[in-house]
Amino acid sequence: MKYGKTLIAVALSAATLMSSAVMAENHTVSAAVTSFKPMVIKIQPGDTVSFENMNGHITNTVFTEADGKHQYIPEGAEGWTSAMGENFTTNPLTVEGVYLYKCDPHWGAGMGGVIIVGEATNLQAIQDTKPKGALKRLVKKAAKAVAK
Ligand SMILES: [Cu+2]
Repeated sequence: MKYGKTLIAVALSAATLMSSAVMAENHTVSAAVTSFKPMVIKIQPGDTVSFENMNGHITNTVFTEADGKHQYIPEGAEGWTSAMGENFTTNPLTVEGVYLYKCDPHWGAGMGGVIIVGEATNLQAIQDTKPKGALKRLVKKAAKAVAK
């Protein structure tokens, strides 16, 4: 009986290790004129995202608004700001939730995107900030993807 339980525990921890180490994936988002494609992606915790075709573009989780800088990412997560034109790859995104980012030069044209890592833990918190304009559209896209 005890032996059986140990076996199950070993099998479970092996499966956990495999799912985090072996199955971590890299996802690609490509900049195209004034949009990111795909605009919304759903990934698993530990996965990374690479931004390609970034000539003339930036990916940035820091939103500068009238009342200061904001990041729409889960609590405890790390945001990013790429260099202009850099084909940027995120660190593994380990904290579950919604991550919003934008391209600064084209934010006026609504160039932004959404990464949903696992459960959208912070979606309501983002909606509660009553986003406006392009940010509001981004949040709507996020909510639609979460509802699917
Ligand atoms: Cu851009």
